[in-house]
Amino acid sequence: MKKVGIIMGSDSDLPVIQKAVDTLKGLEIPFEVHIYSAHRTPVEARDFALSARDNGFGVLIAAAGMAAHLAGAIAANTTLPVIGIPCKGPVLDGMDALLSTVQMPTGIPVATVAINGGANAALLAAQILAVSDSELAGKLDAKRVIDAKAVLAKDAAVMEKL
Ligand code: RP5
Repeated sequence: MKKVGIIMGSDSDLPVIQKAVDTLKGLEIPFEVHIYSAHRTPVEARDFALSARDNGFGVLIAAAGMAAHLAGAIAANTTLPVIGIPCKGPVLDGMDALLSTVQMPTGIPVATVAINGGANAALLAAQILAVSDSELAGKLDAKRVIDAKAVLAKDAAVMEKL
């Protein structure tokens, strides 16, 4: 199976990335995690993106906060699908990162998930890989059923309680 590459702009983004990691582990999808910054280590970020396809990656996730250019900078240097996670920063509630990540110019797409949406980034990465992997598609279908059952159990519990 192709790997998922996860890049974060700073170790302060780790709580968001942890949700992605947990989700990928649950689906038994191989991944690598790196800290590369579009601003602080632009050469390493570029080199990672340029070599990602040859290094066995099928999809990349890039998480950054504030002036969040990481996902766009990664996408500029690969035609692998890139999923951007805008991370909530100390000011502006993550709107800064959301707009910096989502407002890409035509030609260089970034599939942007919700602010701090680590789990959905991993699920979207899994769904991309599952296009050509029926076993993984089956795991995603099964997860949907389990997740729906959990909601219905909460429905029953709230009816019982109230
Ligand atoms: C961004 O700046 C990082 O992705 C992080 O979300 C934010 C703050 O980074 P630190 O100052 O915590 O390293 O580049």
